Amino acid sequence: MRLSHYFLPTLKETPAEAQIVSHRYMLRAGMVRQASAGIYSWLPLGHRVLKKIEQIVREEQDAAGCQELLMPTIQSADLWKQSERYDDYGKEMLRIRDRHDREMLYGPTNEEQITDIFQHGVQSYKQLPKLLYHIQWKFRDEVRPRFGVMRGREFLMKDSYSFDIDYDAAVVAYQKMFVSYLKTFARMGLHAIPMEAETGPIGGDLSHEFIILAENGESGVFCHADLIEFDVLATEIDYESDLTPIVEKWTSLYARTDDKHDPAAFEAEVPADKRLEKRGIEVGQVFYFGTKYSEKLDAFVSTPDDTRVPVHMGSYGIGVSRLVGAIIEASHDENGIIWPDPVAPFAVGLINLKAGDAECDAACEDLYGKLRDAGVDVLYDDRAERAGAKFADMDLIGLPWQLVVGPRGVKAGTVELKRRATGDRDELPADAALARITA
Ligand code: 5CA
Repeated sequence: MRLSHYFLPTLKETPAEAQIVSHRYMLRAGMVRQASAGIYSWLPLGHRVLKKIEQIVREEQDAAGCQELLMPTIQSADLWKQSERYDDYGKEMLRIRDRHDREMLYGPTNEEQITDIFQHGVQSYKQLPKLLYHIQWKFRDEVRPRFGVMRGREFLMKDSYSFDIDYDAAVVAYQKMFVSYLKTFARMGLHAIPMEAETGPIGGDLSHEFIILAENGESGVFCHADLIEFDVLATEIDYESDLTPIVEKWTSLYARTDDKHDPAAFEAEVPADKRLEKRGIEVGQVFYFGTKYSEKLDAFVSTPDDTRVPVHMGSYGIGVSRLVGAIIEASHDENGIIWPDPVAPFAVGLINLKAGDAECDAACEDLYGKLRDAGVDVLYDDRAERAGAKFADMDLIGLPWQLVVGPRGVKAGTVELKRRATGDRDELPADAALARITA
């Protein structure tokens, strides 16, 4: 992509309404634009990151045996009356009437709808287990939408739902999602820690929140410091095997948010030098809630001895749009964003220091073509701007590699390659730079 053609409305000034760094950088880097309170348009750069995150989530859900479908954003109120959540959800739910005066709503979550889909398709224990998910926009009329996409009113969520014959089978599904969450977040360069959680309006009696530590997090968190050292990517995961040892390893040490924190237990269980008291961002939550919805919405299956029992369910959410902000909170410096490679909107920013100079243009065109031929996403800054402005924009948007081409280097047959995360720079021949980027 040529920057001269790209829609990238960067801002030099910090927008006054942005209180935290991720919100500031998302606005300054031209990733999003607020449409109304807590509702955002995703501009091309932000949209690329959102799609990258969504794709990692999708791949890990698929790997864990979850099947993707897509439910609508607008739901009928009928099912919500049946589950008795229509009134419980209160003002957070956006209620709509259609032209026939039917009560509709913009879905804040999908337990009712998926249970209805399930019960029309599955009658027998032989068809279990089932794990289904979708990635869809939600609406919650939050009292205090804030921090940009971190607490929006409209936001993109991945939500999965499990259906099992009994508690033991439901725990297997819960464990699959638990482990796949650890892996999903790790692939984005995040270290998410599962913490015991309250179940809130979703209900149920077993739940974990996945929290990443960040100064601007909304939750206070208390945990054992050793949890920071655990590395899930080091383990090969077979989702058909017994995942209990992995789940036990991650849940054996104290880790709770302020809702569940018990100071006496914290002191008793965690040695003083291992007590971490920090702030964190909830990027996902998993729930087991048994037969709460299946009983009310008639999701029963026949058993081998021909009785009918309600299925045991769980639901599992990931804040896909929140993750864009959360990753920035976890990875930035005073100059801008530092994207982890797997979610970067482009892998390389190619900077032409003297656009219009025949030799620099030719060298850049050559590199641009070679990078694209190698399948590397590259943003080519071919604008006739000052070098300083180009460097500042490139640092702000945080692409992992910067490839700088200037008249001096072109004469010497070299380019400069900078790694955004470390600031390390090297002067090297163009081919060697390409080899390093594609390694
Ligand atoms: N039905 C369940 C699981 S599928 C559910 O709704 N869970 S939740 O309420 O915990 O939401 C799942 C994830 O969505 C949260 O962990 C959080 O990362 C994200 N999320 C929730 N509310 C918002 C919001 N207002 N803005 C952005 N992301 C949000």
